[in-house]
Amino acid sequence: EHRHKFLTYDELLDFLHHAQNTATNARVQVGSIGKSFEGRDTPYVKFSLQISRGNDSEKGAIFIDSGIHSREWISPAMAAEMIHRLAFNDENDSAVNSLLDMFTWIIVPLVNPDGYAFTFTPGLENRLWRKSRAAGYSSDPYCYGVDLNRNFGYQWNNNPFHGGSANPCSGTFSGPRSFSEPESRNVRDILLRNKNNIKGYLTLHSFGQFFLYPWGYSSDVEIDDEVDLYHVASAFADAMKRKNYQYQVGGSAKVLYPAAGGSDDYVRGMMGVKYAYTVELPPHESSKYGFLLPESDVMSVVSDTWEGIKAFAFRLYSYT
Ligand code: 0X9
Ligand code: ZN
Repeated sequence: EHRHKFLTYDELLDFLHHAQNTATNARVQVGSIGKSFEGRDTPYVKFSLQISRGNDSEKGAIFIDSGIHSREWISPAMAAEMIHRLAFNDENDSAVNSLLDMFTWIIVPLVNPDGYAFTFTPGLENRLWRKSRAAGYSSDPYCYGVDLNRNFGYQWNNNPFHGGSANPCSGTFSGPRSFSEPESRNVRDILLRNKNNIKGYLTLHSFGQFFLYPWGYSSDVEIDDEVDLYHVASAFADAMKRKNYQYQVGGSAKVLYPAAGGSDDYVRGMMGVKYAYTVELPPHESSKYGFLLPESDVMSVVSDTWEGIKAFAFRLYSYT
């Protein structure tokens, strides 16, 4: 059962089709936003109410992606949890129908399927792979991959010495130019197709327990409407506090570190979506586990985090 383990790429696709075919609580549309470098399909899931009250196309959307970084396994696991909750609502939580009433939910659970599949090959070094699996950027045949969260087209490479690298062998290689990679373009294109509806954007990462807003590319630039961004983020952090998680809320470059080319900055800076966030899921930054969150913790982390997501969505609705 998906809530008790980390799913492989194939298991995730099976789960999505299962949700599409047997959803009891919502209309679930599953498709592909395009192929990865190695030719894998990149799934997306779109939710709408079974019996639509009013016109769906006039509704705002919450757009969530996960699995940009392959080793951050809790991120696609959280996406699977959200899909499960919205599609089946087997807890009979009345809030779920409000969530579907308020927003169209668009979820891309695995932006980087090649990197993710690679992390399932034996060996700790492979398990800790971060980038895509693009080949051909280096004469060194062992240097693969682009850091997809350095490849988005807003202030791309603005800050190459802080958080990004021009070296194809680096773990934070930003690519030869913005949107050089099919995986970042796939996300960009589905974002653009839904541009007029998107009210909130979340990109799920790990680890650390941070709820971050732009800007990521520089700590010297203030963001407009920071008070609003902070308050909507706080709904998540406060709900998580009630579940005994300590989340830090703040500007990404200030609270974490500066890094240009992130998806959050693109969504805010180029698409004009005011509420764009990066979530660094558990464990906490002080944990010894880091990216290797024990599988036995998945169930509690994803179900607790769902409380934060719900609180975020309700707060966002009242602000938009
Ligand atoms: O460095 C990143 O891409 C993110 N942290 S992670 O440990 N998951 O790799 C933080 C990204 C924050 N957003 C921007 N810098 N734009
Ligand atoms: Zn990440």
